[in-house]
Amino acid sequence: KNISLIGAPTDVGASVRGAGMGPDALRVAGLVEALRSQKFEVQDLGNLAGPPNPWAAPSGGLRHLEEVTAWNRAVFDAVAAVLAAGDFPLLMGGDHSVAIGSISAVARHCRAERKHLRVLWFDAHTDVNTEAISPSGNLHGMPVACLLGHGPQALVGWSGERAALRPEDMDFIGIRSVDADEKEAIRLLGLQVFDMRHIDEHGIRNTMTEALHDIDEGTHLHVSFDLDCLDPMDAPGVGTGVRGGPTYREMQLCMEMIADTGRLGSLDVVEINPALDVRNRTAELAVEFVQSLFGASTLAR
Ligand code: DIR
Ligand code: MN
Ligand code: MN
Ligand code: MN
Repeated sequence: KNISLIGAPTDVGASVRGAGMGPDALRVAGLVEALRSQKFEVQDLGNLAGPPNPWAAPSGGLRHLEEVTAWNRAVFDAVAAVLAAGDFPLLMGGDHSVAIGSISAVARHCRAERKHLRVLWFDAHTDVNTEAISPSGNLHGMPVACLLGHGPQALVGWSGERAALRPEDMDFIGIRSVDADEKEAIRLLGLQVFDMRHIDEHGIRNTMTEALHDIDEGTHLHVSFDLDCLDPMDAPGVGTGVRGGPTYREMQLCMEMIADTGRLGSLDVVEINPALDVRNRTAELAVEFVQSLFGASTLAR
């Protein structure tokens, strides 16, 4: 399969400026060359266009709804086109709100192809806020709600169904920051959240075995990778770092176990903030994780 890179250089959904530079940070870190060295055909489709960040206050519980919608239209169309061509879409964010367009396009594709979509959400946060409960109004804290059919009208239903995903189609890994009303939402929706306590008690290996247990030949696995999932000691280049995340080694094992399933079908790499990074370390780390997701390992050739 050929890999198509799509850049979504925006921070309109975030609380901190800078994630719009994520796609170029990944390019500078050598993402294209790294994947080519693994013998993949890679094309960089360049950056999508969209509105600038107005840096406005929330209105109706939402910040920059119009701009986030415009960016996601572009993301949806680009990801849909790559899938229609039979290629692998690798979306380079951008803040995590771009996962709305990306996963909506993937969900529509999976329905047409009769594949079972499973999403692994790597994040310090659950991103399941809505305009009614979000303490910030920032849409990067709401993509999961939108994909489950509960966000603002403008961002819901893009896959062709009200909900692109059912709660049982998702697992969350690395969670350690959940807003007060998000806790209730997680409980009501019945979301499978492997928080840091679960990882502390069961270890990464058992956690991933649980998260991957129902994957088979009919599964399309989508990974939505917010780099703030990692411990900020390893990945300082993020806007909303939270201490106490998985280490570099633990995350490598996650990536390798996903690669072993052979079912990875699409990927978002989001929330890298070069303005806060140290010598592009976080983008370089992301490149290593992507290599592992695509099957790189220490001993196998
Ligand atoms: C917070 C932050 N839960 C919010 N979310 C972040 O504003 O909704 N998600 N940073 O990645
Ligand atoms: Mn996120
Ligand atoms: Mn996050
Ligand atoms: Mn599950």
